[in-house]
Amino acid sequence: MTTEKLDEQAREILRSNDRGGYTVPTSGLYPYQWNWDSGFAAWGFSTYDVHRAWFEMETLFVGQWDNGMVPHIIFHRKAFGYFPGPDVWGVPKTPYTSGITQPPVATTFIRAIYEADKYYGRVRLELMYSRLVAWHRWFIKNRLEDGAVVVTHPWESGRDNAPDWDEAMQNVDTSEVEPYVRVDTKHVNPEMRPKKEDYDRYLAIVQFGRDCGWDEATIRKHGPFRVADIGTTCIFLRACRDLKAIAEELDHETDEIRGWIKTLESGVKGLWNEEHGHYDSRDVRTGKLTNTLSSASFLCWYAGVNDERMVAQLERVLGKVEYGVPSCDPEHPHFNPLRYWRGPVWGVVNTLIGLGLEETGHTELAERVRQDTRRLIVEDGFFEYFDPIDGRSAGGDHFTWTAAIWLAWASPSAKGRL
Ligand code: 9WN
Repeated sequence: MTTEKLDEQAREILRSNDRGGYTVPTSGLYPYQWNWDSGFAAWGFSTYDVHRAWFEMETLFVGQWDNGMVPHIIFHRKAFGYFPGPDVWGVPKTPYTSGITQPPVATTFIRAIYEADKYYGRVRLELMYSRLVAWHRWFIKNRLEDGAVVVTHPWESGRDNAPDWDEAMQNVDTSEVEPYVRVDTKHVNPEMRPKKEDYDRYLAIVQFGRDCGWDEATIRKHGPFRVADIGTTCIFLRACRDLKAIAEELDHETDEIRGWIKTLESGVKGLWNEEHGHYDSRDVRTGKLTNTLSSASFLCWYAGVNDERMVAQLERVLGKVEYGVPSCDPEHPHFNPLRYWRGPVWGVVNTLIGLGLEETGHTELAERVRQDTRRLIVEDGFFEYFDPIDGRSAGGDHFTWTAAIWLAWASPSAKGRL
């Protein structure tokens, strides 16, 4: 298929997943607005319709809580086919939302949208700025541990059942989980999705949050799952750098943001796994590193941490697969090329890794990551994720963020940078 046709198909996916101001990740499997999916969607829209791009971000922030948190799902209106819905989260707000957040890519993409709309976008940027600051302050106040960002549910990391969480998840008590019926496995092959024992634990953590009224102080003290996540820490550090650039553009004070950047830089350093030679995540309840090299470890460059030691790791991992970047090290004992976040390739994570590599001068590696992503989409279509060994498509089809990164980064016609 020609580039033109694929570009058109990608735009058509964004159009058909548009629910009037927000985009669903894919119809059926994910019928609401998801936080980081929307950031990518907005970036995709900005390649041909900058007003729609702003709108995507504005509807996301409609769900922002008074304490600054931007939830991982906004249930704008009733939809069917997703579990757990608003009744399970028990958040008494309009619109209904979930009670946890997701990686804050929004700040970075808002900056990119503004770059594409400098003249008319200034007022919209100004309106967004205070909301972004509130969200960043929420992270700093509630989620920093030794300078790294703690996730209180695997869903917050966006990498739901990565082997990174296995050990910490063993400590989650599931004896009180209320009966429930999953629906995700009706949409896609159960072999590609998390297992029942994972879902029991996801639900146990949600119940804990709901029962304490989503009180961050209680979650910090007694939450059943608290892991300093290398992925969210890198994405947040990058977001802080972009927030600082936005502040400078708007003539706002930047001292506070500079302080956050310093703290987070030391937080990333603190997640270095000396024994295995890579960035890692840490269970803050036990103090133990997870000993997992995941695709999130390669977000160091995106965070502006130009660490040469990670280059050899990336080359080794890429040498083991036909299509990079696998979400888990193929040499890890729990690597699985098809199961959710335990091995498959996600185009969106590739995009962030590729952007970081390019920005820090690792041009060849950046190109390999981009070419692999392009081949996967050209050969298979706009799927949610792909098998790194044989390129098989997996998960949902007509996926918003895959279409979005195609338009903004992976297509031969794309600008390919922020
Ligand atoms: C839970 C929407 C989301 C992504 C996540 C991905 C998956 C949800 C699920 O889908 O998570 O948030 O039910 O599996 O892991 O990264 O944002 O595409």
